[in-house]
Amino acid sequence: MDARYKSRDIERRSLDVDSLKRSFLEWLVYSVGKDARAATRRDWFHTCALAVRDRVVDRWMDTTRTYYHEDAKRVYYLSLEFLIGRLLTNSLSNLGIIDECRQALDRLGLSMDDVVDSEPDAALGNGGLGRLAACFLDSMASQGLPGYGYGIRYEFGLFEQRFENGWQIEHPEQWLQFGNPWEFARPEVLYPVQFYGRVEEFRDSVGERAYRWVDTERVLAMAYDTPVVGYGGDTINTLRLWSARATSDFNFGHFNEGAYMKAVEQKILSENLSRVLYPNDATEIGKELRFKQEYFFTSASLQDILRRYLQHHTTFDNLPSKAAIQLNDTHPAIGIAELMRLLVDHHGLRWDKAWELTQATFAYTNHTLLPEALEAWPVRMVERILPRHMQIIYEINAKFLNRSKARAAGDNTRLSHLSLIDERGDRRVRMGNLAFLGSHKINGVSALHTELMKETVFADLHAEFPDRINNKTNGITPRRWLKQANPALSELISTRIGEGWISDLQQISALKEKADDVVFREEFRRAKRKNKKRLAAYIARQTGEEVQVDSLFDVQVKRMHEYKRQLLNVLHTVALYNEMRDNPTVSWVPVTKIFAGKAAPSYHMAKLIIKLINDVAKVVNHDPSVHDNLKVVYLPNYNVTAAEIIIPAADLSEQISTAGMEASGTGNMKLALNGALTIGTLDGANVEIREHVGADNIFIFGLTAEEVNDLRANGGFNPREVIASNPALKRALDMISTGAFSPDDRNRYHPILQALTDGGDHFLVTADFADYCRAQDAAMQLYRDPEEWTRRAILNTANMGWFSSDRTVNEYATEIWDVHPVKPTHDGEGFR
Ligand code: 475
Repeated sequence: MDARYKSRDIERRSLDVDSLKRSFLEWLVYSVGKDARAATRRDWFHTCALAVRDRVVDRWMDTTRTYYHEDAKRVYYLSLEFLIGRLLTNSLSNLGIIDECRQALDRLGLSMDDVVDSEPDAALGNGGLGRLAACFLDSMASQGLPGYGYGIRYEFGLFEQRFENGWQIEHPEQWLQFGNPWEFARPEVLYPVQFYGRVEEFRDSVGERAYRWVDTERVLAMAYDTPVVGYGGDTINTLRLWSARATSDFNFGHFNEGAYMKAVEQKILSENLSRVLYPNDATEIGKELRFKQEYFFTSASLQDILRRYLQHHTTFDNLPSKAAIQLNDTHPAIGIAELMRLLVDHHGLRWDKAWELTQATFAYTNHTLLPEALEAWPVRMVERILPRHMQIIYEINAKFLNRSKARAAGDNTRLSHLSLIDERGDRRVRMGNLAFLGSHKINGVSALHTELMKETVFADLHAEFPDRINNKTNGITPRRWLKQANPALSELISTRIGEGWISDLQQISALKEKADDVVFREEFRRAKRKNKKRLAAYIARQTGEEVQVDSLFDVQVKRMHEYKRQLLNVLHTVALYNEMRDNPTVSWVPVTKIFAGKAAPSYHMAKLIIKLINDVAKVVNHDPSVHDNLKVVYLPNYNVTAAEIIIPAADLSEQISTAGMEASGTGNMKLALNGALTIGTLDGANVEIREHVGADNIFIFGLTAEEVNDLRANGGFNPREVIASNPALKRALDMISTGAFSPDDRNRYHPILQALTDGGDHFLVTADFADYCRAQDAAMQLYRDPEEWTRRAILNTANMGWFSSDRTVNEYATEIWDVHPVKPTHDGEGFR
């Protein structure tokens, strides 16, 4: 090797300030093609990202090569969504070179914050499910687990939310517009994915019945790889996202000129497959393109997984001991039929053997019990788009129903619940049942949610397979959600207890004793105040509203959904506004109500609630009679980047879903870890958060899941009576219904009033209102006592260690995947 190349190679991997600075200049000129005087902030971001990427690539190859040489068991996390956000600070932080990078930029006269802020936020997901996948990637890499993410490289991520007149307006999110410096295109990693066509039956070489899927339309899946930097930079895993490419397999002989142009148009259209992320969170849209997206990425991923497996093996016997495939919800559940097809039709396995391998390889995570979110594709559509898969699903179903206990007992109702086909109305394939049957383990995402799974959607399947359902309570990565998002608090923690908490969050419990240390409390408050100032500046920039840094920052940030009950919060806001106006001489605790979150574009009720919050904000924020004691802000375009600013600044965390409806929640964990006190119902992981932080350090209110269930079952709830008996609630609703907040359109909010009264108040907003106000009062009273508030805030941070996604991923690794950490061997020599 030429010595000059070798020294450049070493330079490219060096982590000191001078080498970084030299790399920046080199990348700027030779790759971005600008000189320092002409470079924009975005140019500097690309420069910086490319230089950082250099420091990752060798270790990435080392990691991949080690997995290969050791033929390590890999886990494949199949997810239609990866909500990763920005990667620059994440990569620098996990490599341990934030300060070096800051200094190198500084020497070039650049502000690191400006460079960081020039990175687009990769929003390839809607909310909880997608962000969980991103946290899991970080945790797998940080613990040296051989984990791969597989998904879609959407050209357009989740829409950008803007407000016009207080209404949500969606704009396309063009995150790839200026290129993506983190990804590596792999034009040679290309798999065909088929659609439509028909199935031919034939006799194989030994005279057995066999099937061929023919006359299909083909699309190619092309890979893009993004390195996933583990904490410490030792393990670098891979996120492989698929992009649709047209095939070039024309049969020119068949075309006259017109047919040719039509065929080319068809080819171009096939690339729409990976164009856009569906903006629905916890609701099924039932669109054909969505189903095709699901099959597209699942099929490509499975082909890739089998290819990798076959590098070391000549039979499929060891597939389950070399590959674990986790289905992130049912979106990739068609993979069960696809793996059967690949094994049986392409590789000639016997059905029973293929089924045994399939079940032993797949596991499935359920993320919601909402009936409107459970995927059920019309049989007619599946038959048309994937005819061979439909046959396979029928076959799985027939074999299963024939053997089930229900059949033996002649119980037809139970049989109909167990079936993969919902026979009511137009016939549909129940993807949840398919995922359940084709997996060896099924898990829920909090203790409560897992129990409810057993009692509701999967009750009959659970009775049939009582060992399959298990719980894996969600977690969050402490790297992004404490170390990176909250440098003020992280540094304080590290000076007191060392840095061990970053990779072993349980160590943060050492802070417990500091809750009684008056000096530490003062410092903890100072960190919070710094974060609140940062948020106040952000609010001013985004909304023009000035908020008091010393007010109680009461934060509800999450997707807009009726079950999450932002409406309950805004009703309390109106009631508080009225109280403040009625009692102007009382010394009120100043409160800033902070909302953020997107509504699905077609979810009219959710969008109307956004408008209501903005309308309330307009009135409250300009009413001099509340003396700035109450401010309401709705921050636009909530995403990972906004969350990183908002969450560290929160005092109070709103987790107020109707009990039994939020599967887990993960924002609840992020806020508590950053020292916010929770006001919440006993729903999802709130139940476990209470167990960990202690009942004295959380404000619990409202009906329990069991009470909600009983109330609905007995039909024993009349919202009109509840409203009539609560003057504060009645007054708030009257104001809304008579146009106090919408003088320009007094009827605007009738749909909301309607839902709360004649509609039966399905989400029990009125039923929980009084107890919610009681809990809010308790929080405001406590806030008057900064020492006691801070003590409890510290205890929240100190007791959240268990909610690290490292713990969650380890539970998956030992109890479901049977995968183990692999230490990459770095030979650290020359080019490879
Ligand atoms: C739960 N998304 C949270 C989080 O487990 C939970 C569904 C269909 C189509 C598109 N998106 C979805 C979800 O169901 C979802 O995000 N569920 C959420 O998963 C992680 O913490 O409670 O609502």
